[in-house]
Amino acid sequence: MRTSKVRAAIELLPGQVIASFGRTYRVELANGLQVECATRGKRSDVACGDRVQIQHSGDNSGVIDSILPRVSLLYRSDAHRQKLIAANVTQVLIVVAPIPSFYDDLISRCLAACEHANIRARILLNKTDLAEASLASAALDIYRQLGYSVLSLSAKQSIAALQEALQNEVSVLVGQSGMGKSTIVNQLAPEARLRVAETSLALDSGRHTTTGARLLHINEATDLIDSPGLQSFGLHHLDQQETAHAFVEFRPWLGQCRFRDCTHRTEPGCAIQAACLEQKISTVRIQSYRTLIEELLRAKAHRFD
Ligand SMILES: Nc1nc2c(ncn2[C@@H]2O[C@H](COP(=O)(O)OP(=O)(O)OP(=O)(O)O)[C@@H](O)[C@H]2O)c(=O)[nH]1
Ligand SMILES: [Mg+2]
Ligand SMILES: [Zn+2]
Repeated sequence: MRTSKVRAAIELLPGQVIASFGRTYRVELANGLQVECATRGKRSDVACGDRVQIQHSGDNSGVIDSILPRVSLLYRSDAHRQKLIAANVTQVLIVVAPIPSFYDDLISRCLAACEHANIRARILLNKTDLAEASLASAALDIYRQLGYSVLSLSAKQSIAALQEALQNEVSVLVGQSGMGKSTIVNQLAPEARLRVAETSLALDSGRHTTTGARLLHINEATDLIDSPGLQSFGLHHLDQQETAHAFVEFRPWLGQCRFRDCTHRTEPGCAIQAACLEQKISTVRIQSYRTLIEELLRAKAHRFD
């Protein structure tokens, strides 16, 4: 008797990645079932929020077969690889707090990544119950002047200020460790019961309590993603021109420098440096821009070593 060589067509099920831990993902199917999935081979380009097709093995496990087209992708990158943060988000909330103190450089890098990915970015100042909050809020004026909206709240007291901003959006919370991202998500979706740092982080720089990204459904039209604390934010996927363009206040001056390939650092006849001297561009921002360009140039020099 001849054995049939025709394999039954593999049935693929659509779902959404609602958690990513290293190379393991939790996928939620249309019927609400949650399946722990691996990827094929060494594939690691799946992000929390991705719409995927999975091959379900019957028990609670499966394999991600393909990723459906994305509306957006937020990621960072070093010289060698991309590090995905979240997919299909409509806005990014950069969470900062008075304590631990925040780094302007990290804010500018997050903002630049959002500009490049075409995702709206907002800044969220948490822990306004702390005495240092007014100083922290004043330090955020640079970003208000650039047109970014800054929301303020104390997750320990009330998250009411955030509810309207989140409604009908898929948002991801990003930022340094210890800023209170998971605390905010727990207030909005108590059933999430995310692990938060147990003791207050007085002068600590954070403890990296969250290790993977998690997506929570706040209501039918509103999703929120918690992500692990960031220590660095490489932007090697942006070239020199794209980096300058990602700094929104540079745009009016781009194309007006003496040299077409001006890196806006030490070249004569540079419109960006002139704007900086006239205090139309803040030093904090130009410093971040320059560090990024230097990182790019260093990586390029290494490639030609
Ligand atoms: N005073 C005060 N403390 C807060 C507030 N929100 C969060 N915290 C505290 O800040 C610490 C860090 O909170 P987490 O929610 O774990 O911070 P995270 O940003 O998720 O940190 P990672 O997961 O490491 O990135 C905890 O001790 C929280 O209790 C707030 O509004 N006010
Ligand atoms: Mg956390
Ligand atoms: Zn220039």
